Amino acid sequence: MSNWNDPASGFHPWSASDYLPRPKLAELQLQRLRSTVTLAYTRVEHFRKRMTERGLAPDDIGSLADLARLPFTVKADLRDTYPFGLFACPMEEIVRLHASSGTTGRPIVVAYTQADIEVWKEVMVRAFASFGVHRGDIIQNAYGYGLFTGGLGAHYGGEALGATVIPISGGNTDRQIMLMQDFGSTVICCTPSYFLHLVERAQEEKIDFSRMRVGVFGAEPWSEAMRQRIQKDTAIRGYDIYGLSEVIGPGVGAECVQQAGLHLYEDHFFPEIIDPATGQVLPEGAEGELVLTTLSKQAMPMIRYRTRDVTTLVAEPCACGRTLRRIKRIERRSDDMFIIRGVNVFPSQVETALLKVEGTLPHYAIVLTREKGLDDIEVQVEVTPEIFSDKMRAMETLHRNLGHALEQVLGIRAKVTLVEPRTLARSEGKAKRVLDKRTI
Ligand code: DLL
Repeated sequence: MSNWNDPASGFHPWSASDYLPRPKLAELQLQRLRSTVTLAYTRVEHFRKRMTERGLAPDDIGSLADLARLPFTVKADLRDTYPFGLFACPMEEIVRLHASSGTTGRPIVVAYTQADIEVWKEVMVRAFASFGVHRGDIIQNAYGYGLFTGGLGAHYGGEALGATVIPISGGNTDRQIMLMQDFGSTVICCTPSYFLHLVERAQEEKIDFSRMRVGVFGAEPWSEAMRQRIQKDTAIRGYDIYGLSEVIGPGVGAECVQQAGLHLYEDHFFPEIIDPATGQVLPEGAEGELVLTTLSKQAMPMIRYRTRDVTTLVAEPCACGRTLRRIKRIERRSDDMFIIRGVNVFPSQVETALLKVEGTLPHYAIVLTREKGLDDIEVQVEVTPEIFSDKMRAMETLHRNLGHALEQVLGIRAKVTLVEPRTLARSEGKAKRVLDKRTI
């Protein structure tokens, strides 16, 4: 176990819950699950109705295994009850609202009591501590502040840890770089795609940010290949942090210094892995859709929320000594898959293939087209300036290698277009990688 007296060792007093013996954790989970189900049943019509339809009452939950008898909650349930239909508390007890815009229509709204904010702060402190962040660190928080949970979630956690937080929010890259230098930021929090953009700009200006030790990257999928690139190009260690608004925001799970999966804060969020097609719970070690039940949320308890995020639950003990189970990094969602000529393709596979090839930059776009009813996939990828300048032959080899790498990973051919450095759109928040130009 970490040395509890050394702040750099990944321990904060609140991290004690990361090391609970499993039987004690299970006891706590059951007690919290029963309170959550009772709260949802007595205060939220939607949950009461769903349970009644199945002939279930809170007393039927006598063990953790009984959770599987409860109905799922899906994003549409939040939209259908917009704005406040799933709240379990009167507005007088709710101190914060966040919302996620989604891609279509109404946003979904989530609520927090003061006690919920305290839990959120606690899990974020535990996450920062597990990345080795501590008092004295200067955290540049470039997650967006506002209705998005990233900014304020990381903010409160960083402050409660005792670190110094710069609430710069997302965007304004030149100012980010200036403050990074002038304030000597040691930690950066932002989406991995925005970090790549920052690095690129800093390199252009020949700015050295070697004081930066830790990157806290999440809110969108990123691959292990992307981490390796980041760690090779900069002095920082990049850690994965996971979360979603419906459950709390960032801080549902986070890596430790082992960088071998994200520990889930299981004392507050109960995980299940299901088969997305049938809804059946899968055994530990199987890949499937992550389903989360909140165990301590008051304002908006969430029962068996289908995240659509695809991962695997890992029960083997971690070398860091935490007893919390891990999930493998989330490289895809069950709904971001597209089908090209009958083959299932995930954007993360494209990223993995591209980053295997020397001479590319981690900026790419996937263009889906349909001509005369035939689907096609084009991958645009930036090449390094060295390759672009004079070496046409190198370009051809690169073009061929990329084609092969993609075909190997995807199982179909994709058209590859090499584009000039700095020509593909950069994102300040979550990356938009897929441009769907198909028309029906
Ligand atoms: O993205 C919360 C967050 C903020 C997490 C900052 C981490 C850091 P939403 O906007 O509700 O909340 O989006 C949640 O983003 O269901 C995943 O599909 C995706 N996602 C979040 N973290 C990761 C990650 C925030 N580390 C949705 N890896 C989730 C892969 C992630 N996908």
